Amino acid sequence: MSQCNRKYLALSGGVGGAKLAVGLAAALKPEQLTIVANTADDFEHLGLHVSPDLDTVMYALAGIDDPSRGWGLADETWAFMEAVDRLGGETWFRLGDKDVATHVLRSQALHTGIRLSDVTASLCRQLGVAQRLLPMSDDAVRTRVRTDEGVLPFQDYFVRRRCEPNVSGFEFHGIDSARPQTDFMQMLTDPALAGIVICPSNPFVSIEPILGLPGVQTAIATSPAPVIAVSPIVGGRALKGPAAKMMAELGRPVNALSVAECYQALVDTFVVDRVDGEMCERIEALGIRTVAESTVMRSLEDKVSLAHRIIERLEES
Ligand code: FO1
Repeated sequence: MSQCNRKYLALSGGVGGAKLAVGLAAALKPEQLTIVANTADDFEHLGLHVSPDLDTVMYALAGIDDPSRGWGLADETWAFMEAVDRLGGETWFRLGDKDVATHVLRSQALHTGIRLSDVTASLCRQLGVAQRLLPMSDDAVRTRVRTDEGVLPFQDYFVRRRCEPNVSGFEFHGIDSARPQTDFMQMLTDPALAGIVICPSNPFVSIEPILGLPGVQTAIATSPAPVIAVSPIVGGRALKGPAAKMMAELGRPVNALSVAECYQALVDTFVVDRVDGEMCERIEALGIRTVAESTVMRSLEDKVSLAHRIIERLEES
């Protein structure tokens, strides 16, 4: 298979996933890359359907994301939130004035029966995103977090309660009857598929909902494409978000080995950061080829060089 028509599939959620998606987009031609985003963080808020992980990737690929917040749009204003506040509406989940347009138009499309995949494709087209961005499913899957304050809808736990409650487990409502997105599943049998990349996202609430969809793990395991995963835990901590805190509260050692154990049955190669190089041997003992790379992505150059290293490692598989 010639270099240029090799296709790659990235499974993504949150900020880490969006960063690597940007790197892969720079390293590959648009038609070579499909990103599947977690949608179990989606929720109805102020009557709007919000799809955070789809929007984080879409905005990042469009180059209009706000890099410091890690969600929403750069140069955002908040007049809508101020007006909602004045009228006594909920303001714990902040919707910027430009960001609201995405949620309004997505909600309008969904209300007319248009699939989430299709409204995502049209939003991407409008924003000049050339890569294919797919929701993991067009059916509703919703994460709820089991905590010492009860079972909380994901955004209540993540935003309203700032990830403070102690986590004991997760529920993915709707996952047993949800169908993986059709093009996603088709890609897994595509002979041109040269690699599946599990991005450095939260293994519990970003990647697990995707892998937990009926048929996905089997399709990945039987796909001829090699699978590579990048650890979101570096030096015993998560670079962003609650993955490390969740891991500790679930009684798991907070390290790359615990992440590798989450993906053990699926991955051919596991990527740890150079600071965790001494962990390679312990992860290799799981039967997973383990390599150490520079995985902390601050600059575009970091994202692109990690993407190139991942593509090279996939070619070695
Ligand atoms: N995260 C926050 O911590 N506070 C917010 O007010 C917030 C608003 C928000 C609006 C749109 C959107 O797409 C994402 C938003 N996020 C916010 C991030 C969101 O909770 C996370 O991106 C995911 O759900 C976790 O990956």
